[in-house]
Parts: sequence; structure tokens; C-alpha cells
Amino acid sequence: MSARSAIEPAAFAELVAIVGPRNMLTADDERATYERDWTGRFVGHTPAVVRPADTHEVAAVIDVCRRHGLALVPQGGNTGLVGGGVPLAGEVVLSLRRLATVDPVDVVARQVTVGAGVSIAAVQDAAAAAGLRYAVDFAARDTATVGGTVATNAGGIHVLRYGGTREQVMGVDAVLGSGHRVQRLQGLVKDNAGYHFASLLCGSEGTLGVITAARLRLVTRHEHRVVALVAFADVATAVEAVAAWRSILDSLEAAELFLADGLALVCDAFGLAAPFAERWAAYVLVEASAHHDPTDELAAAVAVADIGDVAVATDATRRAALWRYREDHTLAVNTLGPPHKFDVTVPLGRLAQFVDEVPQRVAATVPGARTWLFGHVGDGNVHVNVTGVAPEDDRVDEVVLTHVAEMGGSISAEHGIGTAKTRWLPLGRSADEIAAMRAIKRALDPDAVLNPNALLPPSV
Ligand code: 2HG
Ligand code: ZN
Repeated sequence: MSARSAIEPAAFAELVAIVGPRNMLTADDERATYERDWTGRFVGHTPAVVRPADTHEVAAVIDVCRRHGLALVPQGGNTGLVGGGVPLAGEVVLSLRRLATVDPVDVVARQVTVGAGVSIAAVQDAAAAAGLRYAVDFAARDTATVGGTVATNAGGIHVLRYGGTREQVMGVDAVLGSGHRVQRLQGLVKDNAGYHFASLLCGSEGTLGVITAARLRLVTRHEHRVVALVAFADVATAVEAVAAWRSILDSLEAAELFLADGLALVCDAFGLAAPFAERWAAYVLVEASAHHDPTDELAAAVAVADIGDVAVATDATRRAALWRYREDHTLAVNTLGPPHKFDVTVPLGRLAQFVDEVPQRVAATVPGARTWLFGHVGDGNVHVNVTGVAPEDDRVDEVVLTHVAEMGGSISAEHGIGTAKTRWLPLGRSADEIAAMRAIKRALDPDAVLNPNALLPPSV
């Protein structure tokens, strides 16, 4: 059964009674930012944004929606890039941003419990104040929330050293679509008493349950940090160099790739000076951190690779300046209009070939379209952004994702399937796997209340 989208007066009154009139947003100007994704590609409509204060209110809202057949889209910081957090089919938006408590850091366990609405930057700040670090990091850190990053199993720039979000989540507090509450926030490192709900909910994109809090693992905070921007004559050489650095550099924590066109776009868009006098085909930004100063070992590792040029930064201001060349790609691409975005993984041995072929295939499909490639090269994760294509024209989606599947890759490395890629899920998942996912969805969200249009393709 599929849930309806308009709110009848009785349901509306029940929702207001739960969250209070001030937390039921219905005016056009109040709803607008919740209805549109960050890129501007996905724009929907919601009858109301419901803003609960705690897990009890979340549970009560889900109960109303189940009884009245209302569909919900859970939303955190609304930084998702695949249309999975906006109400594209008229769903009610369940905003978790008011769940913003940060418990004291448990220094002994090296963990912290935070509400779903806490930003990644706030978790990082809390960890730093206690002499620790939260390993998950990416450009949208100030806006993206813990709930959203757990729901999408967000990746980011430190996956090669610490793993993705799933590796950091010790437990969650969540309300399932069935109304059951799963609460496991003790942070036990060893806990084999049955199904691991946190692992299941992590990456479920709001389709099974609403995460209201998470218990997060923290990692060691290193005193020394160094960043190098390394230029290469081609992508294949860059990929080989990163593979070598991973074997010899224990302190390596980021290896990020971008290309000449993307660098020029970033410099133009934000008035930055180019990092090198010469234009190179490929650039890798590497970051290393350790208790000792890793500058010499990084320099020695860079020296053995076949590089074109290098710039090294040890102080925070110059490190941030080098990071801008990579992190500002997303903002720079968006200045050209809403892009089609793909976050794919291909086997590392085929990454250079993929980077070479994709722009040609895109241009052959939609003449005039431009392809921008950058990403987390240590993980084999390439972000393919295509501009100059209408938001609803999915010919490039077909071409890019089919190519990824042919190369033995994954159609989503870190952003998830959302609503943008449901059609292509069978490219990466067998019929049996999709049937098993549907069975899990039916069991945990029997009334199809939670994000009913995301992740799974419509059943035929
Ligand atoms: C990044 O790695 C993010 O910067 C965004 O995952 C990627 O804008 C994108 O396509
Ligand atoms: Zn990324």
C-alpha cells in the first residue's frame, strides 16, 4: 500500500498536538528550503514540515502517519545529492534538526552520543575539545547532520584510513516504520546479541526507520598534519602513485583526485590563483597526520613517484588553501546550473580508463554536455558531474551508470540511490537481492510510510 500525500484536518490536528503549531511549517516561505535540494535539480512540494523535538515525538508522528496513510521524507541538513531527502511526491517532511543534543564525550570509551540533527562540524568540535577526532569529514560538514550521514552511510575524505560512516556508528536510537523503537547507545565494542540494527539502518536512506541519535566512535587526534598537492602528467600515473603511497605511508589519510578542467573552473569561479605555473592533466591532494611530523616521510614518498610538480603546506591556512582546489569543485560546478551527479566506484585498475572514456560517452549522448571528474582516488570513487543537461533528461544517467556496471563498479559509492537512481539499482543488485530488500522494507515499514519513493525501484 502506498501512503497518500495531502494531510486531512484530523491528521493535521494530531500532528500539531504532538509538535506544537510553531513546529508545523506550512507557509510557502517556511517550506521552501525543505522542498528543494542543494543543487536545485530536485524540487518538490510538501503540505507541511514537521519538526519533532525528541524520539517520543518522532514515534508519535510516525504513528499518525501510519494511521492516516501519510508518507514521510526524513530530512537532516538537506545536503543530499540524489533526491532522497526532498518531498518529490508531495510527502510530509520530517525534519530532524531540532534533535541537536551533544552528550559529554566519553573519553574512556572514545565515543560520543549525539542527536540526529547535530552537524558533522559540531561533532568534530566536541571531539576536538575532548582531545579526540570524528573521522568522517567532507565539504558539507557545517550543514550535513549525523542522522542524514548515518542514513546514507556517508563517505568523505578519510575513508581510506578510517572507513565510512558505518565503521564509526556503534549504535543508534531509531523508530522503525513499524513503530518499533530500536535503542542501542551503550557503545559496546563487542555486542553479538542478535541483529545489528545500526548496520542495517546505516545506508537505508530513511526507508526503514528514522534515526534520532547515534553513538559514534572517535579516533586519535594527531598533533601534526601536512598536505601536498601533487601534479601528474596523466591519471594512470596518479592512480599508481596513490597505490604506492598507501603501502608506504602509515600516516596517509586522504588522497583526492581532480583534473585540469575542474581546477580551472574552481580558480575562475572563486578568483583563486593556479597552484602551479604549468597546467597538468591530473592532480592529487594528499594529507598525512601523525603524532610525529609526517612531512619528511610524505616528501620521500612523493619523490619516488613520477610526478610533475608539488606544493606542500604544513600550517593550517596554507593547508586550507590547497584543500579549496578540491573541495570547491561542488560549488564551482553548481555555478553552471543544476548538474547530473554520479558518485561511482570502479575497480582501481580501471579508474584511469573510466576517467578517459566517460566524457566522450557523455558528449556523444548529449552534445554540448560537459563532464567534470574528481573524487576519492584511494577508494576508487569518482564523482562524475555533468552540466548542460536538463534536470529531467536522464540519457546521461543511463550512459554513465551502464558504463560503470560494465566496468564492474558500483552505481553509488557514497551518496546513495535516493530517488535519482532507483531505476538503475538492478545494474548493481541481483533480482534476489532486490527481492530481499523489499521483504525487509515490508517487514520494518509495513505501511510504506518512510521515504516510499527512495532506494527501491517501483515494483511492477
Ligand atoms: C565530495 O566528495 C562530495 O566533494 C560531493 O561527495 C561530490 O559534488 C559532488 O559530486
Ligand atoms: Zn565525495
